[in-house]
Amino acid sequence: MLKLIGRNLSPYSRRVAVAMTLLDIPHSREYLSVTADPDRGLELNPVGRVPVLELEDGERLIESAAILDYLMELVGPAKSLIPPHGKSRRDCIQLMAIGSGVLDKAVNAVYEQRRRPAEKIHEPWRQHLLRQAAGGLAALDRRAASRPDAWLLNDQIGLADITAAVTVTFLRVMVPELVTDGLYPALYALTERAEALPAFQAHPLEKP
Ligand SMILES: N[C@@H](CCC(=O)N[C@@H](CS)C(=O)NCC(=O)O)C(=O)O
Repeated sequence: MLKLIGRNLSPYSRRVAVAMTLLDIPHSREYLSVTADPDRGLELNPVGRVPVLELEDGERLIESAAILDYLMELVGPAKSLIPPHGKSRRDCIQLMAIGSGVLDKAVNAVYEQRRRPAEKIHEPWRQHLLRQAAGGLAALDRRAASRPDAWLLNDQIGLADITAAVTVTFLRVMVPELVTDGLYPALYALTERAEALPAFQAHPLEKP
């Protein structure tokens, strides 16, 4: 059986977990925190991060986008959560890149604040990271606003929506200053619809 390694507080891991559940892909789970156990992280992934997907023969895949690419190939074009070609495929990949870019910036802003001694936190750098994350959130909100009551690409939830929703939910817990009330209404509405689905509810965030 496939094994997904990484806890749900990792939004990159959570987006893979939600996609696997949505697609009914049987898998087991190891809720690893690489902060708590960096040695295990390095044992599984040369760069010590989650998620990691372990295949049945022991091969390990790293990088959530690469893992999702593998899973979409596994389920085939009829069930895939990414359009097969053309503009809608490009749009999907670009929207996912915006979502994961927001996460990269926001996670770095969290590390700037939490991993450094207080006197070494460089607030201008943290603000720069937050501005970049906000730029991505605004772009996702514009896209969501252009398609009210629908998903970002078509009538079916897909990887772009999953990425956007796990991003907002992660930020609400870890960087609430980025997602204050009323700032991105269309994106929040999309997140609410996604988080109400059983595939999302099956993977709630752990406490930080
Ligand atoms: N681009 C990677 C990012 C993965 C990532 O940064 N994961 C975090 C958890 S949210 C991690 O393992 N951080 C530990 C570290 O970088 O030291 C992906 O999409 O899989």
